Amino acid sequence: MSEKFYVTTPIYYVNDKPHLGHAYTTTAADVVARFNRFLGRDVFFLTGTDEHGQKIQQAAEKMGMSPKEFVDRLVPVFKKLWEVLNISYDHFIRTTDPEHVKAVQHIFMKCYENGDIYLGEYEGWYCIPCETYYTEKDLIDGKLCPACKREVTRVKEESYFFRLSKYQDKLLELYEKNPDFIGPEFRRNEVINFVKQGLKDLSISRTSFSWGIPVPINEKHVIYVWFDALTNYLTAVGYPDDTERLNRYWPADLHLVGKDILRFHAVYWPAFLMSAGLPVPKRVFAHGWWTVEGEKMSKSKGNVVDPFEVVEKFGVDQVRFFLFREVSFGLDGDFSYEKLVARINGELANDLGNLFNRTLSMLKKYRKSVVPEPKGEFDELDKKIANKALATLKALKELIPRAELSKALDEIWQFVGFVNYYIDRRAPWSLKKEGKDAELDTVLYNMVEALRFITAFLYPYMPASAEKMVQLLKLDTKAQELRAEQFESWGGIEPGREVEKGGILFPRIEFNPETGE
Ligand code: ME8
Repeated sequence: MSEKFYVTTPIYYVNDKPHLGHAYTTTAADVVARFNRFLGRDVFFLTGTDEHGQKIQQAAEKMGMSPKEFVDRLVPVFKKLWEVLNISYDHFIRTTDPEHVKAVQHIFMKCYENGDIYLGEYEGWYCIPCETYYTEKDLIDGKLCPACKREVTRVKEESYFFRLSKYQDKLLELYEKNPDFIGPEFRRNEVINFVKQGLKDLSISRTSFSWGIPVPINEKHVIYVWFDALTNYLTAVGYPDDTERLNRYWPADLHLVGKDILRFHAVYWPAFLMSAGLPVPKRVFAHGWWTVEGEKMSKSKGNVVDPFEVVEKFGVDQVRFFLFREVSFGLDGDFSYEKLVARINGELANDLGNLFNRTLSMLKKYRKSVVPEPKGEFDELDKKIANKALATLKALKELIPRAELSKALDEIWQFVGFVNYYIDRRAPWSLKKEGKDAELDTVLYNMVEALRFITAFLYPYMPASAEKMVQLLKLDTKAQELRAEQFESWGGIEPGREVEKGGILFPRIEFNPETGE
């Protein structure tokens, strides 16, 4: 049986429509999933929605709806966005799914039976938008949430607590023994420092509202929305009953999250799992935030970028490419239409689009669009292009499964740049003039073969464009069926086959930042 790879996105709150920030994490997971399928792995790619909790209950009340009615109206908007963005998820989980309710109650009882859950009273502060507990000293000016800077609420109620304090040393040991558990590296250090400062037990149930999963032994309580939400990663792979499926896919290979929710995934989640006697995930990677003019994109600030609109205007692959090219994955970045257009025109239309176009044009002009046999000796540059292609693939195998998505894209772009350089240096037009026919065959062959590699490299990032590339090269396959084993050596494209005569992959965009048109 092939190796498995289980990758997840956060499950998003359905209190509002998704924005570009949500699209970011999900697209990242899609890149990872597609690349792993390309490697021949049995991929399970999970996304979904987080539907319980006080925030959703309040949003529903405002609309005069029941929470379930309210979320049922928003879920299709998320699904539509994933369709528009070409997201190849394998399963969409909703925390209101009956099997999830069962899984959450089950893991709660496991932790309870292991002595890690006790009844007490919570008195402190709570941020409803972040669904997070805070102590007095965490707050800004004694009243604002340190994360979203909105006003927090005073809570005093009976609550079940999880003995998080007991897991402090075990967590530190986990980070120590598994340096890859948290990425990027600087975030790992932040988490270690946080845990070293001491962990307090965590309130994991609420009694002052009802929209949640009941505590099985005390129906007055609903389970804390984060305890509920994190369990989705287990539910989706069969927990607790389908042990065969669970053993196959669990632990997850990669949880992709934004930096805002790293603590939940890298501290609380492994502690819950340890308590329930389950293995912890292999890696949690936190990316940064997209800001607009320096401010985090958020609905309440009214500065969100609507992903439907950007995709409609600029094209899906243009947006997918931009997200990982403009900002190093892991760091924060500022969104603007000017930057997006600059990437599209400078890199997609020029570097890449032109490369395809000039290669196909030369092939048409010199060899009637038939791939020639590489008859001439390979010179230094010919050897280099072949070696670089193979080295790029090797680098991608290292980087993409670890979520180093911008570094990987940078490797790909260096290869694109090298192929353009190769063409300029090998100058097929001069070989033609000088009548060096065998050498011209070799160079033209290497050019098309390089495009075949580029198609595979870019497929995870730009699946629809890769499909067009496959068609231009007439590869007799679908982009999604390309497999790494077809790229183990240079020379995979067979001489004698015909390719298209040309084609525009990425049209240049005229954009006036003043008018936004
Ligand atoms: O936190 N830039 O859901 P959520 C980049 N339900 N990414 C952003 C972003 C931005 N400006 N804004 C949001 C929740 N994100 C919980 C998760 S998981 C068990 C439960 C992305 O709807 C980023 O991935 O608030 C962030 O972590 C996530 O959306 C938060 O989504």
